[in-house]
Amino acid sequence: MKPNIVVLISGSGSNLQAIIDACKAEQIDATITGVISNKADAYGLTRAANAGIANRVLSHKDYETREAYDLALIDAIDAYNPDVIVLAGFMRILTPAFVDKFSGKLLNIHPSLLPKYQGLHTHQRAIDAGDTVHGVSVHFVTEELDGGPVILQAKVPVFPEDTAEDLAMRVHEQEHRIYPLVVKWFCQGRLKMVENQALLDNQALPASGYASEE
Ligand code: NHR
Ligand code: GAR
Repeated sequence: MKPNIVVLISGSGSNLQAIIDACKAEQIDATITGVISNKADAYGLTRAANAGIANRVLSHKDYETREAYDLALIDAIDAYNPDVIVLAGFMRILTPAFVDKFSGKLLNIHPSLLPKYQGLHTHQRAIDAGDTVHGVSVHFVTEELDGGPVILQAKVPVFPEDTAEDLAMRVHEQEHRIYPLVVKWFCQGRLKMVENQALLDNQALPASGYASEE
């Protein structure tokens, strides 16, 4: 049986689209069984529907606490019988109980060269710091926000005239290349998290991920 992928989104879903396309092209040998958004107006829901993928909204606003929301989210995800859960622009911080339940099966893409710029507004922060290089990281999700082991990064230049939007667009192009690749590795059974380390083909990946020159 092919592995099942569940994708969590909050917005446009362009990374979801990249993964849908890679599954269709059989670059990823897996089935996306469901897409869940915490926001009703996320365009990614339309992308899922257009691809014939089951999808639903689970709004955090309908729950009193983060814990209650995450319990409902666990049930919603389990209904899609996942082997891997892909956070693709999902904007809610997940509780330890949630992370523990799916430990080793949770991937996130974060728009910075981690460990730099954890949290939000990463592109503006890179510009404000005068960085000439910025980028994106795919990592395993742990309790530590944006602190789980990095699997793969891609770099982009920052030009003097760049706005945060310019930079975000440049980073997006790289996101759509590296996220499907990492999901493919995971679905091939090549990628694991063991003791807070990312392993590819049983080899520990360096702190900045595969094929980094640093
Ligand atoms: N949860 C855990 N436990 N660990 C991680 O590494 C996580 C996570 C949940 C989401 C994505 C992350 C990112 O890539 C992610 C990684 C949202 C926020 C945030 O502050 C921060 C980081 C990320 C996602 N969210 C606000 C909150 O109160 C809401 C912000 C909003 O709705 O716009 O949850 O950047
Ligand atoms: C992506 O740039 C992703 O790196 C970022 O949100 C965007 C989602 O785009 N993720 C975060 O900021 C997580 N906090 P998409 O909806 O088009 O895939």
